[in-house]
Amino acid sequence: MNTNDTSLASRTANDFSADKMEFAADVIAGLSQPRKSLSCRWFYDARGSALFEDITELPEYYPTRTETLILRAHAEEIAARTKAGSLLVEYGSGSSRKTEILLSAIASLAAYVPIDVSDAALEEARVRLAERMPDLRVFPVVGDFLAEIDLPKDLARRPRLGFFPGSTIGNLTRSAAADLLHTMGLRLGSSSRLVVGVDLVKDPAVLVPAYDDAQGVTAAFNLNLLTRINRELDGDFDLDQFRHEAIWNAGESRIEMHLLSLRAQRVHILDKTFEFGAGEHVHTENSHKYSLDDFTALARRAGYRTLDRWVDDKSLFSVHDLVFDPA
Ligand code: AVJ
Repeated sequence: MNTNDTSLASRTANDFSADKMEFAADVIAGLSQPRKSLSCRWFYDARGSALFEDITELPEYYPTRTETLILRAHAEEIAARTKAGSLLVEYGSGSSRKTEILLSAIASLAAYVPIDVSDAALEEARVRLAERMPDLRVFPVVGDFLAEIDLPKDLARRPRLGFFPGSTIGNLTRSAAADLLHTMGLRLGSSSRLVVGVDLVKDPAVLVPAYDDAQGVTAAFNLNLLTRINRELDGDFDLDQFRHEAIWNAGESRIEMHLLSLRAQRVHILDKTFEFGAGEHVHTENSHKYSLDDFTALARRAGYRTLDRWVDDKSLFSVHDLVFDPA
């Protein structure tokens, strides 16, 4: 029996154009502000997802390999706290590679629900998991973190284990992160668990190269956003006239990625014209970095108790095992 159900096949053409409308509205709004910005959620078209996978293998990009080590070291503890017959719900699942550590450690999962904005990444992960774990039921959901999860009756009431790895939570400001975690808790249900990967504050000499690597993969990832706008929104960005930048904003405790306009220029997107000054920045991503206690306090504010938290031996990255227990 093929138990790898998919909800992707049932998406209609209308869903895609709604998504494109949202992309268009978001890009136009972001570029119309006095301080231009673009949302990092649009990085992940097929090429962007593939470039992100390349980033995870760069020598400078420590988060993915470090989190993988932490998860391997503590998978048994995570599994031991997981109720039999649980659903594993993953937010921003991408390639689902790290998830295989949990999927193999937790013997009695009812199903796996990967949620991601990239349908290409979800489909690739679904195919790989169907081969490697043929008995696992997989229900991919295309959408952002708060997308509706539509499940068969026998699964809808299962206990849920949320998994939010990769320090994707770092894309949000602190208050937005607390709000999102709280909403996730309400969706997952009281006394649900959430395992979250969180990148830690460290020397900017380590942080900055992780977002500005020698091979230029992160630069290509950032600039691909302009390529996507050119293709999907009929834009005419000249990619040679923008440069990738990664800066450490100490006050906000975050890495910021920007695209720098190298000269005064005019860009057309759909029926609109945008002016860029020489040296003007377009802010494309925030990646907030936490201390352990900082994040534990944030999780508490969002309604979670910390059952456990783990770091690697160099304290580069952390994984937090939380339970939703709002007052
Ligand atoms: C996927 C959001 C966790 O912030 O480290 C990697 C994205 N951007 N290099 C991160 C990213 C540039 C990544 N997250």
